[in-house]
Amino acid sequence: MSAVLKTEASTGTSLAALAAWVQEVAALTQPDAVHWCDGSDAENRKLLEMMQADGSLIPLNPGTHPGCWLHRSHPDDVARVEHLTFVCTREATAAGANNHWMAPAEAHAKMDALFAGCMRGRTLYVVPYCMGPIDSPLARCGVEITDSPYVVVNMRIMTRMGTPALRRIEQEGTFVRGLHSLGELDPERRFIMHFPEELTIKSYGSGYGGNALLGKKCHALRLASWQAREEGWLAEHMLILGIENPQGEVHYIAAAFPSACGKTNLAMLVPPQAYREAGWKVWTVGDDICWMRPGPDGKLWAINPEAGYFGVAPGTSARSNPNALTMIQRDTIYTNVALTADKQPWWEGLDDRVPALDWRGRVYDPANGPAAHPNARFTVSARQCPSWSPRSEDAGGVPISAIVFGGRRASTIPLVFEARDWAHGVFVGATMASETTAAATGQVGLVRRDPMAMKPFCGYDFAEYFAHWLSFDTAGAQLPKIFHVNWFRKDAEGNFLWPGFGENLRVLEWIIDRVEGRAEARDAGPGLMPVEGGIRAGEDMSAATIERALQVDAGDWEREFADQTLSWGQARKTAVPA
Ligand code: OXD
Ligand code: MN
Repeated sequence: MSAVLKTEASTGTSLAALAAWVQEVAALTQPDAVHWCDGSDAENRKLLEMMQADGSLIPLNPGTHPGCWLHRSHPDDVARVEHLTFVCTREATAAGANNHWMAPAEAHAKMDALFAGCMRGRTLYVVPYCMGPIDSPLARCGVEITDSPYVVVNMRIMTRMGTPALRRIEQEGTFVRGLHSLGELDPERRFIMHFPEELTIKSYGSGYGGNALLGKKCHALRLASWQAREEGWLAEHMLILGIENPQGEVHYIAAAFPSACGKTNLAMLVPPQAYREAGWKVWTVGDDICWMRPGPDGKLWAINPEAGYFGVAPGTSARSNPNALTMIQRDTIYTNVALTADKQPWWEGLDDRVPALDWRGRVYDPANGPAAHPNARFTVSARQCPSWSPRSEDAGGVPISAIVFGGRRASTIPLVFEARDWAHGVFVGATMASETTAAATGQVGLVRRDPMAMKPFCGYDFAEYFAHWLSFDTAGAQLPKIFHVNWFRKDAEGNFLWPGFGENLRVLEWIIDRVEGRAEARDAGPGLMPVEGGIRAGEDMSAATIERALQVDAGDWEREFADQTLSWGQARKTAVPA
């Protein structure tokens, strides 16, 4: 590596604090070479060539997927590890019952022992990055030190990485410090530690996106949520999409769903044919993270801090997300997908071809389980999305008209309801629940409370977090209306009651009509609900389907309400440190 990329131990920056930190880390980790990343095409090409040569990237069919690569993870390193993720604050109560906690001194000692000498024989990459448009006052910067070239090429897609970010960091003088090593990829020697009071992250033993691309979950959610509370803004696990009606008005909606519950699909929604013909359009600003801040007009203004998508491949198809399929046809890094005989990426739900190799590179045999890992991913630049919104680059962000919470719930929760006011909306977000998915290790399909889809990502005590949300309701605030949706409800036979995907625009239209004061609502158990005919039916969507998906059963709802109270009581009793 040192032969192909320039190496500079301490001369890569004019910022003394950064140079000193890099030197200190190099002294601890003992790399063979240090490389300051500039983010250029030439640098990226060299890294890709190097990984092709050592087999960590496999080129895909250049005829069908130009510029695309496959990376296969270690089979024990395929998802986020919530049980190994810690928030290390001076006081345990600051991390809250919702986080695993360790005292900072103990955590540093544990991690530094792991990092000692861990980069021998490897190159240490210094990766300066900016979360958000480079000229945005809402954006924040960080530097990740890593020994994984896979992390470098992914960070280049997911963030504004390289020289412009370094220049901003040098001007500002502050940055989040993220230290990452693959270590031995041993689950017994794997920890993801956050030190919000020091704006520091230490991650060891995993190359998986959410554990290793430190700009994403570690910085843009766990540390940023902490910074946001201190500075009066919100860092949320939300997509951002713009909906343009035939009159050319665009409403921006931020929506929180737990991991692998369809945020990417919703963010890139293709309107049903009748809507398209009438002139409706959808603009994608972000699919995973949203930073929002009150503007001088009292509205919440939002940016997507990311520059790319790290999306779940299985289930992505021409029906569920045609925009994503187009987007990932070129210049995409695939992780843990299967391969067809002619080296095209393949996953369950894509189409009915039979793959040749599974995600581990074995000859495909259904007896070994799914061909693609259920949490297989694609990493791709946001700009490749056909519905990419140029407003993603607006330094001031976009104004948010509505906030939507949602989970994966087979029963009880109706298609949509509106919170009665901001405080009720915060309650609705705080009590939301969803079935667990393959995005994190652990059992799949268990209903768990996942407040605002932030259970794995809130960097401080949830009680404080809810209080922070409530604090936005001040005189003069023009807050978005808050809604809850459930696309995943099933009937007694296990069939989905709602077709989802593009049809979700019918629900978003009702939401916009509520924001504009154009739609009536009736007060029902969960909140305000559409009156009959309130959600537009059509040739392919019967009024009966809509009504079924909207039904609320009083008994179910009472049980849900009781469970919300119980879940919180138990969480606090068992998890608050003595
Ligand atoms: C993600 C996740 O990767 O939430 O976005 O796990
Ligand atoms: Mn996510």
